[in-house]
Amino acid sequence: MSSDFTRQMLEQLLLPHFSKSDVQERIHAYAHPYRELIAYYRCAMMHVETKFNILDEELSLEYDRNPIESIKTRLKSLESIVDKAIRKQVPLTVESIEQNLNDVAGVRVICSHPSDIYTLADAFLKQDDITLIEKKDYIANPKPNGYRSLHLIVETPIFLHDKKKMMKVEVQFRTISMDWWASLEHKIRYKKDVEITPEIAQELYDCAEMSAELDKRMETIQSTVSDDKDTLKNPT
Ligand code: 0O2
Repeated sequence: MSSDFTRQMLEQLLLPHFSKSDVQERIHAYAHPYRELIAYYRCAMMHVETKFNILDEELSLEYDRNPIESIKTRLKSLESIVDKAIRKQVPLTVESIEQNLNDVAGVRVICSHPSDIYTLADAFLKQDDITLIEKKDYIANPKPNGYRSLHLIVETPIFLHDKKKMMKVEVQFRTISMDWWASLEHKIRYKKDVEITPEIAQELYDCAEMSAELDKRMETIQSTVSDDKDTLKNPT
């Protein structure tokens, strides 16, 4: 359901009752609070992304390597927002979306090694404009299907021309191999014509275990070849 499609539907419903300009005005007024909310989420997402770029820059100067491989950002589509609100049985108002959906704005930080994830998460959470709302450590406690990632829901202020507004952002931390696995699993799960048989589920689980083992071995190589100065430690 694209916003163009929603607009066309509304137009068709309203046109028999109102003039064209009246309809356009009503649609604009109806969509404005939603567009405003998405713009606020975009600002919060950019704010959080910048924080990680700064941490990467600083830590790379100190330790001579970049702990962050890449950063991906995404805003949930209108279709996914509607799906999630229906699934959670919450009203589809702007207020309710803000209150009940934690992942409209998402930042995914892809790290080189598992220990980099905890170093970055700690440094991020120590910042005084970041408030932790919820933490799910699927690295320490992987999901039964093998999914690994560290999830934080945080609240952070955005400064608008006339007010300060607190916004929620979901941050997912993964290593390259955790991200590779999750992307493939996500693609398979959402393929309408593919059934995840017990054999495929088992194969996916085995791959997740292998990728966790690979992460461990790569991290051991990294710490073996680095002297103390180059090993990332949790900043105190
Ligand atoms: P998308 O398109 O990535 O946004 P909650 O938000 O707390 O109400 P939930 O599902 O309990 O809902 O939260 P959780 O467990 O923290 O997972 C949220 C997101 O983590 C998912 O978002 C996925 O991005 C990712 N995720 C969680 N479990 C899995 C998994 O088993 N496989 C993969 N590939 N990703 C997972 P969305 O909304 O599902 O999708």
